[in-house]
Formats: sequence, C-alpha cells, structure tokens
Amino acid sequence: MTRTTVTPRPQAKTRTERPKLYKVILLNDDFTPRDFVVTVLKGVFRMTEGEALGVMLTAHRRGACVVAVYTREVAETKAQQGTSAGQAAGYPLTFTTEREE
Ligand code: TYC
Repeated sequence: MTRTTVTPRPQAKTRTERPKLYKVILLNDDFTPRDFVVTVLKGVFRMTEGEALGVMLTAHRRGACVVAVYTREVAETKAQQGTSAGQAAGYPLTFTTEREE
C-alpha cells in the first residue's frame, strides 16, 4: 500500500483591508429648481421620490446634505454625473465628495 504524507503548510493569514469610504454631498444654490434636484437624485442615486425630497429639502435649508456613502471611484463618478446633469441644463447644481472619518 502506498501512503502519502501530506505536510500542512503554515496557513498564511489573509488580511482584508476595509475600503475607505467617501460621502457624496449635495450643495444648495439659489438657481436650480427643486424638482430638477429631486429628478437628479432619483436618477443618479436611485432614490425614491420621498428620499429625494428629504435630501433636497435638507440641502435647501441647511446649505448641504450628505446624499450617500460609497467607495471612492463610485462616489466621484456619481458626484460628477449629478453635477454634469445640472450643467447640461444650465444650472449650477453641485455635488462634492469628502472622505469619511
Ligand atoms: N435652493 C433651490 C431653490 O430654491 C433648490 C435647491 C435645493 C437647489 C437643494 C440645490 O442642493 C439644492 N430653487
């Protein structure tokens, strides 16, 4: 009978890094119509009407509102898409990103 000896290797510990997260922030302005902001929030950030209304009103009243948190690439892409949608319609609508603490 052939016997095979299997020598276990010391198991290398894999360490999974937590990806850094970035907030997308909606800035208020005096020119973009409220319903346009709501439409962009629904389209780019997949929000319901109610969620979009809440975020828009918070930005309107307080000057800014955190829209969502993503990994860096996704946050920057969505902020760009939202800002571009405003520009394409002639509005100064602005989304920024900020690293989460
Ligand atoms: N302040 C704008 C108005 O009164 C509406 C608005 C809300 C614009 C939120 C931008 O992030 C914003 N028409």
